[in-house]
Amino acid sequence: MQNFMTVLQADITTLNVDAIVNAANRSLLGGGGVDGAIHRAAGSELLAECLLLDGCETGAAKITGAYQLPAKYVIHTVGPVWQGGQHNEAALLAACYQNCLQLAMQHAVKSVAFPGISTGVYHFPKRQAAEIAVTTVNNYLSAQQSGIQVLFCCFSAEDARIYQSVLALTI
Ligand code: AR6
Repeated sequence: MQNFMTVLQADITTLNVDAIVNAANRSLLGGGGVDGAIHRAAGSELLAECLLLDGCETGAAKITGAYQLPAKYVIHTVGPVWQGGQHNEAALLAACYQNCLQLAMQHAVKSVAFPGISTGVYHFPKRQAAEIAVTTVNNYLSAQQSGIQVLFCCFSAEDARIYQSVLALTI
């Protein structure tokens, strides 16, 4: 059942998939971390398209072209800033994954790579974030039977180990 989810350690900007997800901020106008890497690798046309989008709410997602990237689309989502766990952070993070997958389906995307949304400068605890990511993707794709392949793209070996162990417990 879980064969539509894979973990890999990579720079998400190098992946030859239909869509990569960007862990953006509400301005959608770039930043550091994976957001900065995606904008640098995609080129200035990405920022030009993002300027037309009027930002994005936390938990929501918007899609653009991917320009110089190998992917076809970038799906931008805004994860919650971790504030101790009592500020709806878990539900908002789950909404990010759901809304990204919904956009992917609407655009006939067959493969999508996610970074660990909110687990960098937004400080969401990594293990809990991985559990939410795997559970939400598993539930969504099982219900939709969309045939989408999901890659959890981890920047570090430690992050990949966390995802592998969460996936092993989910199977
Ligand atoms: N490929 C894959 N994963 C990466 C890459 C990469 N090239 N670079 C970083 N990561 P973060 P957030 C991982 O901080 O916590 C930005 O400034 C990183 O190891 O990029 O959602 C935005 O503009 C971590 O696991 O995003 C926002 O202001 C994960 O990506 C804010 O940061 C997310 O880390 C969003 O914070």
